[in-house]
Amino acid sequence: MKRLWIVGLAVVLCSMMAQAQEWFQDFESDPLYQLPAQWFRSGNEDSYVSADQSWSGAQSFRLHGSVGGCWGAHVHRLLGRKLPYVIRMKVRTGAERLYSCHPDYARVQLRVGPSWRERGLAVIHFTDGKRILTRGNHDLGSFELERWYDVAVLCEETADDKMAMSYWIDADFRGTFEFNRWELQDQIAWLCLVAEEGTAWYDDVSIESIYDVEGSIKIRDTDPEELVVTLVQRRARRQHTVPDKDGDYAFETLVHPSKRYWIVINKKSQGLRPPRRRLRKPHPMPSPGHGK
Ligand SMILES: [Ca+2]
Repeated sequence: MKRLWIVGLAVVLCSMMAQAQEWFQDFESDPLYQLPAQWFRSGNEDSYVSADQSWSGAQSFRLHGSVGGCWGAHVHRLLGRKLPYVIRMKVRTGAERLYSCHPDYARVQLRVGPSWRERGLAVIHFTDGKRILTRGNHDLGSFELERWYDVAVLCEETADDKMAMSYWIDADFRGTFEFNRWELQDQIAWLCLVAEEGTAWYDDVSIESIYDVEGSIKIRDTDPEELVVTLVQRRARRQHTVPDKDGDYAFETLVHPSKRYWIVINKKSQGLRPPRRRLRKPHPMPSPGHGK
């Protein structure tokens, strides 16, 4: 039986409508120099919509943690759903020299409440050593300061009641890591973006739902010309763009029955801009399926 993981916009599955993209925010319609709609601040309140950097359009969400001061900027938005989901964003760090008690430029967390004081889980962080680390500090490779990165993290509960996170950087699969169940896992409700120290910009932030389906999919209520559907083999680097015929996307010929996949459905105008520069070969490369 084919088991496919669907992520995307509005998808028809077995004649049922499912809203697959929980929310997407590009900060283009939010007023400059203010906290964007739906977000809460905690910690250092130096966080606002900015036009000094952007991935999409002209604006992004700029956060600044006190340099050398142990006072990071945290912002929080409701996830809107329970596991599983994909957290996707573009993130860019500043180039300050960090020397505080938590020298990370950018950090993404999941929390039970909208404050840095609430308990939570790390998802990914960009350290002062220019390494990208997962929850549990698995090393995903190096990064460059003052450069946008496309980050996608699939968060899911696994069959034995653990949590797994799978990471893509600039659409390059970097590995799946499994963790023991967290005692408050069922209470996770908030996405938290952080600049622990120095500046971080975030853009095109989204929470995408995942569905198990069989067979082909049909997409409606959107202009198919505006969509790109990509089939991703889970725990592997292989990706295929799925051919489109008037909104019908047939992927049967692309999948292997013993493999697991998910599908990414994006608007051409949302987050599909190719990275300006590819990361150099990651070092060290984590082993896909670690701990599984
Ligand atoms: Ca933007």
